[in-house]
Amino acid sequence: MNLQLKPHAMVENRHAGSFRLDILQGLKSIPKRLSSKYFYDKEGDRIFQEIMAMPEYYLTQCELDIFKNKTADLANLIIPENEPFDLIELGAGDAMKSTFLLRYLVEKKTDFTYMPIDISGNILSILNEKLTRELPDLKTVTLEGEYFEMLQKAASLSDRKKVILFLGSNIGNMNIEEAENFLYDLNQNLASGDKLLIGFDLKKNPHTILNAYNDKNGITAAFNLNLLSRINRELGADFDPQQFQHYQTYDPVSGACRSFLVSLQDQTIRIGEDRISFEENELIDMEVSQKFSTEKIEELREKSDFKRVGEIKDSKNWFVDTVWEVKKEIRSPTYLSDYTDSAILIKSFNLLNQREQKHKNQSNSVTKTQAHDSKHSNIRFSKTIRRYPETFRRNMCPSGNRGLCCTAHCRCKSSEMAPRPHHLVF
Ligand code: AVJ
Repeated sequence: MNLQLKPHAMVENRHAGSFRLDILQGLKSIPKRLSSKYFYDKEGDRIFQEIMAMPEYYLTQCELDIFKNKTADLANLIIPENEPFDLIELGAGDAMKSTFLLRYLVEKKTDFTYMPIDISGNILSILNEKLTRELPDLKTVTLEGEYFEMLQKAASLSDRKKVILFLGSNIGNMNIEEAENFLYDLNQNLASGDKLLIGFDLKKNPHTILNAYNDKNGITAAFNLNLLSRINRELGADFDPQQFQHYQTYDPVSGACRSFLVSLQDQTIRIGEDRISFEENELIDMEVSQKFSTEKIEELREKSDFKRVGEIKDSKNWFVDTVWEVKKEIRSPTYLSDYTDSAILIKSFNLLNQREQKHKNQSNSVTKTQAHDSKHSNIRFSKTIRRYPETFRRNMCPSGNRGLCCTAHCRCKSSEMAPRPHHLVF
């Protein structure tokens, strides 16, 4: 299905409910924590712009260096054949860096749609306005919401090749395990040939890193404290930000740069009907900004099943933009490969499917293993379909999408990737 969208369409998705729940759950856990993804309300967006302009915050300048001065190299890594595609940016913000790539591709007359995803509707409106003004020929669809929900929406809008941008070392805001799971899930949500351009802040002199997050003017402190004010504004709470102090750490061994808020006294905070008590010096864990070694990046890539395409560093070697590719290719089972008769083929596939179901029911494995199983049967199935396209095209896909329904290559129902019997309509 190809939705007809205006050149500058906006898809909104606000969920005030989960904000309240997340905040309360975080403040009721031990130790207390708040998710840094909630830093970005209108005021948070403004403070983050200030952070990016600080001389200490080198990350933006480094990645800008790459996007400004190595644009052609970047384009060459992500879309060497210049074929039509969708460029999806996770956490696009004001797209300051990606605009250089967008302009390059527009000037090259590449056929593509830019789909920025961000949790802040405020920054997306600003971005949309900026792009309409600066790049009127660019096709844009802004998507407001969480990464995966919006990624699925983006996938449902077209069946073109996807290139995902995940810049600014945004991945650093997840702890290592979350990052591994996130990248693995991302891989599973993409089709073979899709690519990921991901930015990592590299380990470097620990003073340089700590200074970037512990600025003397207290802008980073204000960025953290603004979340307390946001909770006051949106959830009717009575935090006094003056009674909390920002504390930043960097551990050069693990590469974790962490921020905390320290309660300056015993105090009880009201959040609507709820009460949260703090002891003097009790902490709220606010944010991690992970720094990476080359080895760690490689490990992440391997664990999440991506293939390496290339990488570009800034002139100081402080930051790296890496390009990875999804490759979902395995041998088709030999007992299917010799059949040309579609009836036998279908029977064989049903048999295969039953065996896999049986296998799944027997094992008491967890979700990840099941995802793995269904991924492999998807690939085998899609190979079979590619071999006999005419047999399967009309019959297999209720939505008529790409003729490869419910396979790793199908975007018609990304939540139902596993081949299921009810799709076999003959
Ligand atoms: C936008 C997540 C990349 O972790 O460096 C900046 C956010 N926090 N200063 C980062 C941030 C404090 C930033 N990212």
